[in-house]
Parts: sequence; structure tokens; C-alpha cells
Amino acid sequence: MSAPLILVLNGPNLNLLGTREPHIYGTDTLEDVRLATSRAADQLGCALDFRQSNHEGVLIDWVQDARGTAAGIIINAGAYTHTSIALLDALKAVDLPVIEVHLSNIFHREPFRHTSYPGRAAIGVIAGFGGQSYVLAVAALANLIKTAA
Ligand code: CA2
Repeated sequence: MSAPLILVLNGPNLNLLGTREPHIYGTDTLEDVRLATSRAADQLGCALDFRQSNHEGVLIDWVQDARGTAAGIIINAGAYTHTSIALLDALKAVDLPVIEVHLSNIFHREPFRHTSYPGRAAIGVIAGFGGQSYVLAVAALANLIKTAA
């Protein structure tokens, strides 16, 4: 049997990780985060598809396409977290386990970051651990996927 596939989606500006605002987001690049997340998935017997887009519609297309291919989704929607009802609708429609992640603890930050639309479709939210948030999310999702199998 093939390894269950975890789809990791990253939203706008996360491609800039490690280049600016290290006091908020740390010094790891998105490629560093991908590598750490990929290693964690590998150790847990899961395959990983790690993507980033600056475009809301592309993220929505990827969520829709996950039906029938992925076993679960980890999403850091970037600033779309706080605005995108369309992304929330897509995550609810895809009928897969979703975990929301954030590098920063959004609840320590400006009030407009305290609202999360993807969070309403997520089983759980992991925020504030930098790149480690993704590793923790892979462990949680792998456990959910194995329990459901
Ligand atoms: O903490 C997170 O993971 C966020 O999703 C990051 C988003 C922010 O809008 C959310 O409120 C919380 C921002 C991603 C932009 O990342 C950058 C990293 C370095 C330099 C510039 C942007």
C-alpha cells in the first residue's frame, strides 16, 4: 500500500520567509521548513506535497484537487487566514482532515490577526512555534490518518 499523502499549502508572502522580519518569523527559509517537514513525514511513513502560492484562487484549486489524492491538508494561509471565506468554503467542501499552522502566535499580535477562517474548517490549530509548527502538525495529522484507516 502506498504512503498516505499530506498536502501542505502555504499562502502569500511565505516565499519571503527568512529574508525579512526575523524577529517575528525566524531565520529559516520556506525551503528549510519544507525539508524539516518532509523529514518528519518520512519518519511517520507519510508522503509530502509542499506548495506555496501568492494567489487565493490557486490555493483554492489545490484544495479542491486534493480530493481523492491527499489524506489530509496542513495549511498556513498567510494573510488569507484573516480574510478568505472562499478558502474556508473550499476546505469545508473537500472533506479531508485539515490542520491550520502559523509560524507566529497570531493571538499575541494585532487584533485583525485573531480571526481565522481556515480555523473554522480545521480539526486543530498549531501556532507560535516557527517552522516547528509544521513538524508538530505532520505528527498530529499522521496520527489522525492512521487512526481513521
Ligand atoms: O504566522 C504566520 O504563519 C502567518 O500566517 C504569517 C503571515 C501573516 O499574515 C499571518 O497573520 C500569520 C505572513 C506571511 C508573510 O511572511 C513573511 C515572512 C518574511 C518576510 C515577509 C513576509
